[in-house]
Amino acid sequence: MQAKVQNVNLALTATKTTKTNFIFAGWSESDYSSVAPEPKYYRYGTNYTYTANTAKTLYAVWGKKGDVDLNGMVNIEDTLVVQSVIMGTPAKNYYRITGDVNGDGVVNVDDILLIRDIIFGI
Ligand SMILES: [Ca+2]
Ligand SMILES: [Ca+2]
Repeated sequence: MQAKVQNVNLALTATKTTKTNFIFAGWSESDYSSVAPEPKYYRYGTNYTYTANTAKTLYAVWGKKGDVDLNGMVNIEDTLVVQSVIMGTPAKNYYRITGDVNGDGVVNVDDILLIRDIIFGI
């Protein structure tokens, strides 16, 4: 938890939080699970600074490992989403984060292969 001091801007911690078998995709101003389309969304790190002098709750956005589009299922669609990230044309910015299924910092064919392994239970 981070506390904001009045009249002092607060930047999100750069610490990446972890949860076993889930991918941390960033922070949202609304409960991600109940919102469609894409809610206001922020990556962890310094690109979000909160300036208002009021309380604000940010929700952690979690994805099941391999569930790149965060729709609750790991299937062939997720491999297509990873492909879109590799091609530089992801429909949503958070795909660049959730697409890194193996957590090595890059989105590439290894992530597609890992999703395939998850689908087939290998
Ligand atoms: Ca999915
Ligand atoms: Ca990766």
